[in-house]
Amino acid sequence: MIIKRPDSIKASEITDETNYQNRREFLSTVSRSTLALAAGASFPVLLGSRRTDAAPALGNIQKSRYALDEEKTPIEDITRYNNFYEFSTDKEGPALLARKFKTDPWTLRIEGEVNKPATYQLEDFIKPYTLEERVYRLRCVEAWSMVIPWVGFAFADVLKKVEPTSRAKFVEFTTLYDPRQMPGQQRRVLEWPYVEGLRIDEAAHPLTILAVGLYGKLLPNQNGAPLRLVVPWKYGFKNIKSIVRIRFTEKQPGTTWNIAGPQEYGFYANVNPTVDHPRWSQARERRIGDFFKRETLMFNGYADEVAGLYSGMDLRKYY
Ligand SMILES: Nc1nc2c(c(=O)[nH]1)N[C@H]1C(S)=C(S)[C@@H](COP(=O)(O)O)O[C@H]1N2
Ligand SMILES: [Mo]
Repeated sequence: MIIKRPDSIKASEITDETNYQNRREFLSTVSRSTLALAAGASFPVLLGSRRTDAAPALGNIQKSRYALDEEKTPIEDITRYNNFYEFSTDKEGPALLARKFKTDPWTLRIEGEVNKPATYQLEDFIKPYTLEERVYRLRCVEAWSMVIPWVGFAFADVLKKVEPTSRAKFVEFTTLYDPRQMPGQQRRVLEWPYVEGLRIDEAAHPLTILAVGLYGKLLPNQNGAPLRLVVPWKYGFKNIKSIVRIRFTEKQPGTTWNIAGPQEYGFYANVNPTVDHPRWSQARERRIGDFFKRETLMFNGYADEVAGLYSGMDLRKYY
């Protein structure tokens, strides 16, 4: 089976579609604004609540002991340069095309090898957990990186609540499938819905979080609202966005990029400067905003915390 990978899509194809969508988006924004004006609506309504600078602030955020002491990437870059193929395969697309994405109400299913399977409304799922700000690096497999002040909670706390059974060896995460809202899903650039997975001990590691916000505010849609995974020692694609299902399994689940290109993207996907992507080196990265590249750190700089999870494993084989 030949899967059409993003790099085999003609640039013109993508650009044309994006321009088309952007124009539609622009037109509908104009008409909504005009309507709002006519109705005498206030300025914030006019701007629209999904604008990143107008996102609702989150309360009760604790400072995490995992805060990095590194310069943060500006919010404009974090919210305008995204990989979110459900909306667009180009990086500027998601910010525009996800503006009307509906994240409220949102239903999350917890199922599989777990004592307390349940279907949650998002607020009820989040309520029991302590929100923390955790400044983590995100390192994309395409060799750019950012430092992002995520707001989220430890996945380990979720595990305590839902009680995986002794047969649960892996956790599978699934993104929403809704091609009407997510125009990228109307094309087979990847197999939809996007799925990701972790070994249960990786999921239980205190650095693994579910994020609901960044920079103290609710997650912008293009960053994976309303709920996304952040595993800071792995390549960006593991950090699955807009999650609707978390399933506990005995067998290793399939993962989207591994299915699309098993030679290029493994299940583990730990940031590793010594193991190259077949088509490019992974030794260096460009921090967004920097001119010069820097050396990529083993496990994205989190080796002290996580190397133990992989002791005895050949990381060339388990890439
Ligand atoms: N559902 C879904 N999740 C996804 C992706 C995607 O295309 N779809 N892209 C991944 C990739 S490749 C990266 S680098 C990060 C980017 O996250 P950010 O836009 O918040 O920086 O999201 C990851 N999660
Ligand atoms: Mo990525």
